Amino acid sequence: MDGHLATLGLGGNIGDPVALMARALVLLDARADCAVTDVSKLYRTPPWGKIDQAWFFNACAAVRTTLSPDDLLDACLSIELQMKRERVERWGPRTIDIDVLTYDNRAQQSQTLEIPHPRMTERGFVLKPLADFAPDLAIAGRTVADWLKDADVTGIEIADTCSHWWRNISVTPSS
Ligand code: PH2
Ligand code: MG
Ligand code: MG
Repeated sequence: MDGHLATLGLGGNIGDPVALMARALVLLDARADCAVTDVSKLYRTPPWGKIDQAWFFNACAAVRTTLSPDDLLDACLSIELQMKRERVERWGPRTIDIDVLTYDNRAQQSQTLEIPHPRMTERGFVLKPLADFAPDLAIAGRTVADWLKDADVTGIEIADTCSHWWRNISVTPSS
């Protein structure tokens, strides 16, 4: 597929976030207008921002897509809704969160979507997985690998070294 290259951050810390993240990637990949081209290893990460909550699972993915940035965000949000995402408070516990991190090398600041994701360069739980497949991707003038050198990655653990972890979990695109 022609189109644009976007990167996504996925995470969750309630219920079975790994199954939901896997299903989200399967659902995105099943769309005619999106192809998942890379997925990071799966990580266990200490909660960032609001620390009195359970550890998260986090991963990143690259998607080739013909959707606009806003339509890609809508696709991600509708998958979150389909999974009955529950979000109690900002930065608080959630079943699944899918963030659009980058879209080509576009910069956009609208009410609905800011790309690159405004906090991605300070978040180890985003940079570490992203560096698995996109260490040379430039974000605000520095590469992901460079940002990662300065990021706090304390406590971050690899939960699954295989980048196919999301295909190995049995989920069906139809549900
Ligand atoms: N998401 C947040 C807030 N804090 N911490 C970790 N470790 N992983 C996340 O995905 C995360 C977070 C808000 O989106
Ligand atoms: Mg988020
Ligand atoms: Mg989000």
